Amino acid sequence: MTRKYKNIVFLTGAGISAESGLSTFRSEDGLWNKHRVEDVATIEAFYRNPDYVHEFYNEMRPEFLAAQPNPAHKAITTLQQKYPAKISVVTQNVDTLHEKAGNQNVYHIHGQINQIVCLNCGHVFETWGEVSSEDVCEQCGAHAMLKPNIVFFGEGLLCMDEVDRLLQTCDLFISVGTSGVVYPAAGFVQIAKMFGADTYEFNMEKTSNNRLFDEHIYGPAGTTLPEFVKKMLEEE
Ligand code: BJW
Repeated sequence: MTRKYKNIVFLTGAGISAESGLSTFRSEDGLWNKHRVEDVATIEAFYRNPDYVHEFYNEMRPEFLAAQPNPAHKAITTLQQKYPAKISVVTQNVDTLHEKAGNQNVYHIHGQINQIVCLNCGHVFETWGEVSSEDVCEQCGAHAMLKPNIVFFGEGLLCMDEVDRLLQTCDLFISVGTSGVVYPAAGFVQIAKMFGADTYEFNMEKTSNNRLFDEHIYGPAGTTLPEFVKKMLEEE
């Protein structure tokens, strides 16, 4: 580390939650090797067969509810509590492990598994229970319009106005546990770099975005991120 930072942005992906027991998407035993993305994670699939998609997320909710944050999530809390900078977490993850770890300023750009949105009126409500296409919106009363508040391929991302501002003003951008293949999140490093940020990547392996980062730290984030945070705090 060569300088003190004032605005830090973490971009997290499924890899940060892997040590909490949640599957990633593109590893050998990842979700996309067990389910066809075209059946469960595109907006077309949802319109074609909403109950199939609801069932997929209904089955996942209990596992996500039970999952606990690991040392990587907790390291971010430590940094937020002890390092004098604005520190934000932009996550592609639909789990709530950042919140469970006590992270602040968390932006869920791909939504949350414990939220449902009404496609008729836009009302968002929370549930860890089951949802079906028969359910009625508690706000507007519309039938068959409820969708998991998860951003499927072909849908726009959430909170992007604020995230754009964060990317353009951060001086340190840290990517943790994402393969960097899904856009627009995969392009965030380029934006942060263009606006002058130092860029770090934490991953188990080289990613397709590798060349865009100034520094790479390989290994399980549950080990490497706490070490990195400790070093940042020692240098503070
Ligand atoms: C560890 C670890 C450990 C493991 N420690 N590391 C070209 C340019 C721009 C866009 C496109 C384009 N071509 C196509 C598009 C569009 C498309 C896209 O990007 N497609 C690509 C596949 C090419 N994007 C979209 O459609 C997005 N929307 C959009 O672009 O909107 C435009 C628009 C505007 C206005 C109106 C309409 C449209 C939406 C993307 C939505 C992504 N949704 C998903 C599914 C959610 C369902 C669910 O969660 O169940 O989100 S896809 C899936 O991938 C999920 C994730 O958030 C996302 C990213 O995956 P992630 O997190 O990187 O996981 P993995 O598994 O890939 O990687 C894990 C990594 O961790 C690995 O590298 C491991 O090595 C590492 N790791 N253990 C450290 N212990």
